[in-house]
Amino acid sequence: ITSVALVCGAGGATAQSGLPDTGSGSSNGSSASTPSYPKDDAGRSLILRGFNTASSAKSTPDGMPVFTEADLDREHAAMGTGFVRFLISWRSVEPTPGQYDQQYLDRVEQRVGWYAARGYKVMLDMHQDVYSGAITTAGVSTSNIGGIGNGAPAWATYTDGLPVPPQGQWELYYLDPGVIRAFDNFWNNTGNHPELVEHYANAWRAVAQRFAHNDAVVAYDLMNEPFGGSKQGRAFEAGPLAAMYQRTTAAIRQADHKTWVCVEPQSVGVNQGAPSALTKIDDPRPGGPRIAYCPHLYPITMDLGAGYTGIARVITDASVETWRAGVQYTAGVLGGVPIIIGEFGLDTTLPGARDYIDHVYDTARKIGAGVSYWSSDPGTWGPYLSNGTPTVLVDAVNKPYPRAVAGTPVDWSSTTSQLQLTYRPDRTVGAPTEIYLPRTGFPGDVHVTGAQVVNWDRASRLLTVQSPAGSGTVTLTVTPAA
Ligand code: IDC
Repeated sequence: ITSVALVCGAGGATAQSGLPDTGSGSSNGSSASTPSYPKDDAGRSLILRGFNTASSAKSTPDGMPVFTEADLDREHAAMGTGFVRFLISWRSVEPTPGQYDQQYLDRVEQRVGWYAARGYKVMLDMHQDVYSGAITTAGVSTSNIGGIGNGAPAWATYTDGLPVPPQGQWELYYLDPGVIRAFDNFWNNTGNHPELVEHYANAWRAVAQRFAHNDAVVAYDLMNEPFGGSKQGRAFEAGPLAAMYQRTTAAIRQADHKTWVCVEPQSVGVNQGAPSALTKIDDPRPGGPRIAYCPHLYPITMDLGAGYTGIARVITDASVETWRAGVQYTAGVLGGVPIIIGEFGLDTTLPGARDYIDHVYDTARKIGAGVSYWSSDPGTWGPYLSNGTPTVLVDAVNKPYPRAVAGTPVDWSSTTSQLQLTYRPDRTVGAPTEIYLPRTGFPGDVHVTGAQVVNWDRASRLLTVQSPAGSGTVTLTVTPAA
């Protein structure tokens, strides 16, 4: 019932935002039809596939995920991922006001190095849930790593003595008066704390100074699942949220002109399919904006544990379709920006889980969106249980896909043993198109039509190809050699 109430809350946002009914693909504006893609340094369009790593970082004293280089090797070999949404936190970046912890950033940089060594692209996600680990049911503690929330440092947590009653489900803490007040103080809805958003923007500048020249880091996700406190919907998204994004983008650009800036909508309601009222963010970088839209997808049916069968599947499909139309609409409002699904995830043991996972990746493919699955942590939501047993996720993720395209993708699709890609080559891009091909469908040599093979590396499972000179739109297919 509470979950439904959360959706209704966002329904208010829908009505206020005045967006068109986004029921069909044709009604969501012209900018929605052509996806745009983040680019790598070589100018290639990136199709990002990977995991959130990891929830465990929320509460470790050193802020690092419980995730080793061996874990990364296993993930890479089993699923061919090339992307990670790596969790960082404000409490770790700025443990005391105005002091940035360079040792913490060293540790982040070390992990980024693990990914870089394997050809991954990294998004740094300034994570928060329920504002801060300093929020406890007894009030605000000096600890930054409490059991309820995570994100903001203790010194930036002001509940003004309002209560935080215990809740059975973590999301419900968002409705506690003390938590709402902590957010109201952060956004300065109270008028008492104009300094907090300024600190937040400057903390991001400190991160950007560190990673501006790191080629593996392609994106900064400015805030995980923003929550507006007592301001919801349009009043929040077009107000303090957009203002914080604008200010933080400007701060980042003082240090970093290259990395994509990812903005999320408010999570309440929009995660479940309601339209966002987020407004355009200006990017002062020279050479055109590098803003991306990075929403999350959590249909209420899946969160309630209904699985993906019968009527729950019908309802879920409808939510995903509404969500898809809303996401494309907002990406258009933001300026026809690339889309990266920062989070989707579920208990993989639910009935129909595999079909749902396939459906989301298929939806992402059609709208040209990157995906980071929530999450790589061991357990029933992840690719591996705590004892190392793979879940259905491993096979679902391990599919052929183009990772980097030397031009603009028009359409692509794949089965276990076939990949087809149509794209408009960009002749100014010298680097080849790069395609991941799992061992299951491609045990030996490959057969390519429509392009020349540059290299087929059976160890890394990466095929690189070059399109013929002078061609317009190119369609290439890859199958196993007979
Ligand atoms: C969840 C973790 C859970 C933890 C909770 C609060 O899986 O162990 O107790 O956070 O820290 C999100 C959030 C993401 C959530 C995830 C799954 O961004 O932090 O992780 N989720 O609940 N939004 C919707 C779902």
